[in-house]
Amino acid sequence: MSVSDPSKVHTFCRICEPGCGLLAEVADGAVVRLQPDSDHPVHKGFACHKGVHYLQVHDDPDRIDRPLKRMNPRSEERGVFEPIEWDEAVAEIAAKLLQLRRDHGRNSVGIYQGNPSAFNGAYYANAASIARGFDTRMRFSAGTQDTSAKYAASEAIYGASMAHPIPDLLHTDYFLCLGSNPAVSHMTLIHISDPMAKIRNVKKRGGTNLFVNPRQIESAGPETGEVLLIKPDTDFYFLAGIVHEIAFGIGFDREEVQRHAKGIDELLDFVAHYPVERVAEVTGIHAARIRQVAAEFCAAPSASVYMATGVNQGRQGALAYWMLNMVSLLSGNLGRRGGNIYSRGVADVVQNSKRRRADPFFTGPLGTMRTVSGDLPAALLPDFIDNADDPIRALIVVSGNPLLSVGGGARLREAFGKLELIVTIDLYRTVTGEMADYVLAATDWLEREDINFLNTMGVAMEPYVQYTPAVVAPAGERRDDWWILSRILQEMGVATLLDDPHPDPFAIVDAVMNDSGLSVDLLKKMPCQTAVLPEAVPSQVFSIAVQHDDGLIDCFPAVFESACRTAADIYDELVAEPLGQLKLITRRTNFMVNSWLHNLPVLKQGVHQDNPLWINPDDARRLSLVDGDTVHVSNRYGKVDAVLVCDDTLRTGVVAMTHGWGQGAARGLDVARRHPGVNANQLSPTGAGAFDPLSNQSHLTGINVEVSRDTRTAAGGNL
Ligand SMILES: Nc1nc2c(c(=O)[nH]1)N[C@H]1C(S)=C(S)[C@@H](COP(=O)(O)OP(=O)(O)OC[C@H]3O[C@@H](n4cnc5c(=O)[nH]c(N)nc54)[C@H](O)[C@@H]3O)O[C@H]1N2
Ligand SMILES: Nc1nc2c(c(=O)[nH]1)N[C@H]1C(S)=C(S)[C@@H](COP(=O)(O)OP(=O)(O)OC[C@H]3O[C@@H](n4cnc5c(=O)[nH]c(N)nc54)[C@H](O)[C@@H]3O)O[C@H]1N2
Ligand code: SF4
Ligand SMILES: [Mo]
Repeated sequence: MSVSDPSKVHTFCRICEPGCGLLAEVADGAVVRLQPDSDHPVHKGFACHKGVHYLQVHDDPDRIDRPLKRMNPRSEERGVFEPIEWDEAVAEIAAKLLQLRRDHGRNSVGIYQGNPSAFNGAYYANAASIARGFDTRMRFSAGTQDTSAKYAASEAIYGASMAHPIPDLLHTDYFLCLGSNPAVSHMTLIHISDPMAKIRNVKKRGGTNLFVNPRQIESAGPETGEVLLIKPDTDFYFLAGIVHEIAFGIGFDREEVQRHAKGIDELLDFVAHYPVERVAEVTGIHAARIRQVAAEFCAAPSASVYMATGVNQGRQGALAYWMLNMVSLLSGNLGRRGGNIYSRGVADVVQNSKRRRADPFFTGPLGTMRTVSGDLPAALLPDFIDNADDPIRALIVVSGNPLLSVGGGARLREAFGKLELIVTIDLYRTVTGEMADYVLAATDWLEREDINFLNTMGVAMEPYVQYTPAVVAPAGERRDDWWILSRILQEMGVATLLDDPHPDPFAIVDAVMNDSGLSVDLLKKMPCQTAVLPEAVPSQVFSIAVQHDDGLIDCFPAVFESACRTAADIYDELVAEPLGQLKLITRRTNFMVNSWLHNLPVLKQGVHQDNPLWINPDDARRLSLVDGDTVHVSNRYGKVDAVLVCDDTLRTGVVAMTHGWGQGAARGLDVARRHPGVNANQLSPTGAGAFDPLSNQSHLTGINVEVSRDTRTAAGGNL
């Protein structure tokens, strides 16, 4: 395969974080095939079926090619949309935004930025200045459903929200993995190619992998390691128990820790409340087993620890991440080969996320609150819209689908109904788009130039930077996200990149790469347009990641104090819970990505045509339910009906659903609409109390639910 063959283009997938290298085959100006790129110096031919099937997104007849305008009132459920010209669309949107700002102030306009924006280099590099252009405090993103717990914790512990010591999976002897299922999701906030191969190698080297999860996940097994079945939403206590064990049982090198950190006594005073016997009561894991994990972790030549959305989305994700970092620090594994390391990547970008104020809280329209990486809690979106004093009146959604991805679906829908203007920028007219006044047609990643900018941000296992040209020209009138938002701003009279006769959306990326002697032009000349960067230097955790002025890791950040008190309350609440209380968790599958890819026929086959409620067979028996029953799943936030499927991979007391379904109202998505499933986030908390005030992270796992049979459609127990 030669780079000079014009019919073959080295590009990369932008669905999830590995960003796998792909080879696109082009004939007559059309992409005819996508396949794993075996020439890629890092991925070496690794990619999953979703990346390869992205061609079905690119070619999807339901894709929108031009801006659409809603012609009928939003009170009518069925939208009537007509194509309009870009100039007309942006002029009308800008006029409305200016009028709202003039009449009601700058916070009458809100922005929601969804997950795919992080994989769009040109947009991502300019997102901060675009957001500033809209001049509103009402900024929201998928981040508060995903990973803001980690941002808030790192900001407090290391002094920078993007300081994340990743597990050194290439060298570790012990890998403790909480709340992640790498076989399905390919990990997050660590960029790693083919994570399962790396995890299998730990075992092949004679090391150990241990998963902590309420479910026997696909990642576990004889080739990798076992699962410790934990009760949902209790990981913070589990990790605090391990810190307790290290601090008061196994012992640690205090002098060494003190060279790098402060607040050690306060940390020890705090974890003194969580001996393993107490932790066992809430986590459902025996004290002796927790003690054993701590001992094995400390005895291993090197040990690393990692957590992902399953922990972030609990009520105490930020505190859990704090404890995780303390496990690494006290056990001597932080900044050590095979332990948790900082991967600098292309430049010291961590400085850009340096904490500005020790106390991030301010008095906002709904009381005391903060932003995390610029974002308010998305769980409060309906409250901000309903806020009588200063409501959000217009919402711009870029590459997001908040109606399905944020908790309290029904309440959010009702709130969206009150907005005077909704604009979505998307590949499709989604359920959120169906409620919009304007749906603006975005390019997909085969249609735009890009750089895997996110991989350069300090969390890459094998750092590299790749450029891709647009593989083909955009179909119809599709435009890049950065261009669309800049055009709206331009029309509002705000200075943007578009003022330049030759706008370069990669200018910022070029400047950042300059640090490593690279540039976009240089990348273009390299094989696969890829530069492999030096591997991480473990000790850079201390020399680069720590951004506090005194250069010390803070083991007991003052900003955690109130959350520490809440931890004691949540402990009491969990211990007092009735036996048999069912807890809902999320189960991602390899046949969906959040709410998108639901329109791909290839992913809607067999059991993947619906999202059932999975339940442990013992719980099903206790509730007199059988496979195939239609059940009501309900709680104080909402109710959905789902088909019951018994699943002995679940811990007793745990039920699971896949989020991102519920596209029944999306008339723009023909395939997805025929396999609508239900929106699991109807059951997720919304409003005050639905998120962690320390991190703005939405509470999306371990949700209390009741399950009962729909007597009209029961399978009748004869299966
Ligand atoms: N219950 C529960 N809820 C969850 C989660 C969970 O585990 N459980 N996970 C959460 C997580 S981790 C996340 S990240 C959020 C995601 O939340 P969101 O980002 O709000 O939702 P997505 O479903 O990812 O929607 C992405 C949208 O972007 C569109 N899109 C794709 N590519 C592009 C592009 O290049 N340009 C534009 N303009 N649009 C594009 C897609 O068509 C889709 O409509 O959901 C969260 N919600
Ligand atoms: N196929 C596919 N791949 C994806 C996505 C997708 O939707 N589909 N989404 C992408 C996105 S946006 C993200 S952020 C990443 C997420 O990547 P991951 O965070 O690895 O996501 P999941 O595979 O959902 O793994 C979360 C795990 O947490 C477990 N869990 C739930 N509650 C708890 C709890 O309280 N404690 C513990 N210890 N575990 C718990 C669940 O059983 C599940 O196995 O995946 C990305 N990749
Ligand atoms: S693992 Fe993620 S980035 Fe890689 S091909 Fe699959 S979807 Fe794309
Ligand atoms: Mo995510």
